[in-house]
Amino acid sequence: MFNKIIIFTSLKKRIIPIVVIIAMMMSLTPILAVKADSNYTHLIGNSTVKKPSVGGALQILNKNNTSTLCDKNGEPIQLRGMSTHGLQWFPGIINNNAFAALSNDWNANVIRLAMYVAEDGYATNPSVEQNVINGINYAIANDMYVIVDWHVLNPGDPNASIYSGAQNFFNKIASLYPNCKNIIYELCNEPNNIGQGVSDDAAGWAKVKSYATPIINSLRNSGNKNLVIVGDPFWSQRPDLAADNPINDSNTAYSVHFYSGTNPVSDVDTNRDNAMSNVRYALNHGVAVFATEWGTSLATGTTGPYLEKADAWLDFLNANNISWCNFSICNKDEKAAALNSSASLDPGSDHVWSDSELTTSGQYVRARIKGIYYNTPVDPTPSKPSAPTDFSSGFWDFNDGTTQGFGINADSPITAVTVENSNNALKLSGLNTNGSNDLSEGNFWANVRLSADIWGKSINIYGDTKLTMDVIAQTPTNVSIAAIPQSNSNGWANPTRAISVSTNNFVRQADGTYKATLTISTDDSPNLKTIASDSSDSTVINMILFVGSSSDSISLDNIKFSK
Ligand code: IDC
Repeated sequence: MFNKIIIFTSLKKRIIPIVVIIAMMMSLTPILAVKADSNYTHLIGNSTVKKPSVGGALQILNKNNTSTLCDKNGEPIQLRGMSTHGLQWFPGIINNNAFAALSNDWNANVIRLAMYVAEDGYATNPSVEQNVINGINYAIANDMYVIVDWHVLNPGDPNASIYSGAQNFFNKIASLYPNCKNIIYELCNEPNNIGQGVSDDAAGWAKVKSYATPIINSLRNSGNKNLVIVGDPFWSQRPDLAADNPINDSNTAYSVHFYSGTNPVSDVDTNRDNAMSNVRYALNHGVAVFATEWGTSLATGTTGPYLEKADAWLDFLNANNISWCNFSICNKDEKAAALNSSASLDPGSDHVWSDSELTTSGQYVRARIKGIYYNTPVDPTPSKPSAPTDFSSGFWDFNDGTTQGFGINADSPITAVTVENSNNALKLSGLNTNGSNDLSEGNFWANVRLSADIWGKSINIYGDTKLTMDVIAQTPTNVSIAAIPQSNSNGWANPTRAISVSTNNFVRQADGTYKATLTISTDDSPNLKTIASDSSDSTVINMILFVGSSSDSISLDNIKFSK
């Protein structure tokens, strides 16, 4: 009750949608088996997330009886990236460093520019249009697709007089960027039934369609072929209505919006009160769907994040090649925001927001855009109020082409081993020839000692119970490793033993190399145990590894902590 009062007073304009959504969701019975990310098969990897320089002009094609987004070659392409918050409130996000960070560090291939029209947006402050134009230029310069979002929200009917500038606005952008392959036009963020609104039914959709059709015709008549996305009733949760009465244009998709704490997943296509069910219906009835906005919070932007529910949604979207933008890349003090309220919208010339500048949601979404592993956050136990709630994702994946801080430790008895990044893994060579080949449990001290002192990143491992890493070799071999993760206040405890993988643990990879997984437990590494159970300092900032190998050269990869 208390929460609702806060929501009522702070978000007056959204009272009705919030109540409607909450009431609607309470009336549903979401039966969702929540699984860890490893149980989903479509969260890791990003091979179809192609940049515009590769994907070119976007087109919707029929693939396996489903309308899906394709690149210039007719191959499926998925766009993944971030939406800005309202540009009238957060214009600072329009800077080259931010776009470079999203494109390179996050591997995003799309950004959505949310240009509110009401709420002090374009209708009364037309200068926000310049933010959109600057944003388009930064997106092009950083090889991303860019969604130009006419952010219809309140009132909910895109035909309302406050939105009358839409036609001129889209014509202007299209004439500034004729057929620019990067640009996507989103004609109305979220039609809904507030103020002068549209109803949650076929008649409501008919109003949206009659708004969008002349704009699309005007774009096409002027020769523009860009992808267009049209929002649909009930805050863009009804693409099924669009599928029943689609716009006559081959390059138009319909949006779905969801907030993982509010919108449960569904495995049927018949439940009109469920956004995912409506997506299934739309796909089954021949139209393409694009999730131009989704959040890890409740639909209010507050509370959460609900990451396991987000996993279930993203697994569905990825499996169906549905593109998505997370709301939002901003530092507003709300759970949906990706940046901490103290972080700058400009990440600086290194083009990286550090983990400590990202919220839990931001760290999670970055991992999901990149398609890398994300460690599920640990719930603080009530008896330990100081336990960390903000879990940093991250581990040594070497995907940035560097050694991520690893080198020969100053105290190493062997210094001639070469440490370098090769094929996005940590390659060690000269091991056997330099005597780093003691494979016994106890005499790991004789082997080369590595550390990651200059990494500069940190990993919160609270509650984790093991450290795993991939060992890669040209032929099956024997490798022994002992580890000491270090935190600021838990600097050292001798390893109990080194752990080995031997020839029969190696499995042949597609590229002809062999791989084994080496697992170190809290019993093998007492410092791992100490840090993972220290609620006041569970943040790993360095790692010592003692590596022995009977092969001269091996690579390590995906050095990570887990439960
Ligand atoms: C919300 C912002 C919030 C802001 C509000 C203003 O999170 O800070 O005060 O807009 O209207 C949407 C809308 C999007 C909302 C978002 C979260 O497209 O504008 O942003 N949301 O409430 N639809 C569902 C959720």
